[in-house]
Amino acid sequence: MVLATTSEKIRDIELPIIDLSLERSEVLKHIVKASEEFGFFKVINHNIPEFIIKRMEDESYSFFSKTSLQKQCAGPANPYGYGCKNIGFNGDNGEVEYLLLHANPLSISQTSKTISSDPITFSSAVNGYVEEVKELACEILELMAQGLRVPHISVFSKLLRDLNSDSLVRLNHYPPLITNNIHQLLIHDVHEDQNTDVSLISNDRARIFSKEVQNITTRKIGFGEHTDPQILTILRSNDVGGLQISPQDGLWIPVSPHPNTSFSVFVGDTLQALTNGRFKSVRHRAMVNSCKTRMSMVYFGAPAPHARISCPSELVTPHKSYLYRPFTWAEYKKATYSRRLGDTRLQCFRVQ
Ligand code: GA4
Repeated sequence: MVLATTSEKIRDIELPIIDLSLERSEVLKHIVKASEEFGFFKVINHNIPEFIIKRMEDESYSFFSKTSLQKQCAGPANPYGYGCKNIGFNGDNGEVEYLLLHANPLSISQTSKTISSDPITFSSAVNGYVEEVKELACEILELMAQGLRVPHISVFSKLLRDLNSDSLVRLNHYPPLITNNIHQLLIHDVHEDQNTDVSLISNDRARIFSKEVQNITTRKIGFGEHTDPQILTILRSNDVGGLQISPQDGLWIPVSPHPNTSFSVFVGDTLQALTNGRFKSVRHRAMVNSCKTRMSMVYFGAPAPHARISCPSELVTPHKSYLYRPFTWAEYKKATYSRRLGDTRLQCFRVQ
């Protein structure tokens, strides 16, 4: 079991929420500030139809509610499909089960055959969802380029629009650590029914046990800390908390799951390189909730394998020369996948 260390600080800091329906100049300003400060923000009024989100959520819940044996038939997640606890290929694990899919429609319909008994319905839900979140990601990337005063506003978004884009979709399911019933029983026995003889456990021991369970459950990691290697990540979760971001070492900020109409946006490593380090890829992780199931649907917007990653010359100044050498996404992905989840990788591409 992976637990968070007890020495770290968890602080409730208000994270930026950007209303995309505001005046464009306002939106540009907020997006640039949030990407520089946190590498993270939420967006509201994004225009993604609720039924598209709901259809995708229903398909996800229906998949994860299958028996373990049925789910295994859609695995392993190598390269795409169902995975449980194992993350990547280098020994990382967490309290999570997931479906990893390529965002390409052909690949989705291929993988859907092992995922669902109704692959056409499943793949049209995923394709519909991908189309919308990809469009949202492109719109945000265009706002970013404009906010950074790069003349070609499609300089980042065109990488995602490329037909060979290597974007992914990940559906994460974090089952609760203890069922609601056990939790209620423990809390009830210890706090409210002090006089009840709790079978063989004395009240004192039950209290210690309950405290310990609470302690462990609040520190239990579902998906360990990491930055996303891609350009931009768009995440939607249900109303259960657990996501945390770390804008600086040792400090963790919980991301509230509300308002539930929002999407969370993460700057990835590749966007950090594309902005010459102005935007920061944000470290984040997901904790397991003690009694509720958390579900998230994540789109990772990535370039095509042979796309060349190099920042626009407008972001290079006499005071800030090129921070990273040019590289291809295939090169960066290879370096990423050969490392551990929590490793920092971008510095290997820094100009000395
Ligand atoms: C993190 C972001 C995405 O979930 C992911 C992950 C990938 C995987 O699960 O296979 C990686 C991880 C992620 C970065 C380091 C490597 C690769 C697991 C891991 C240990 C799908 C991705 O693209 O990179």
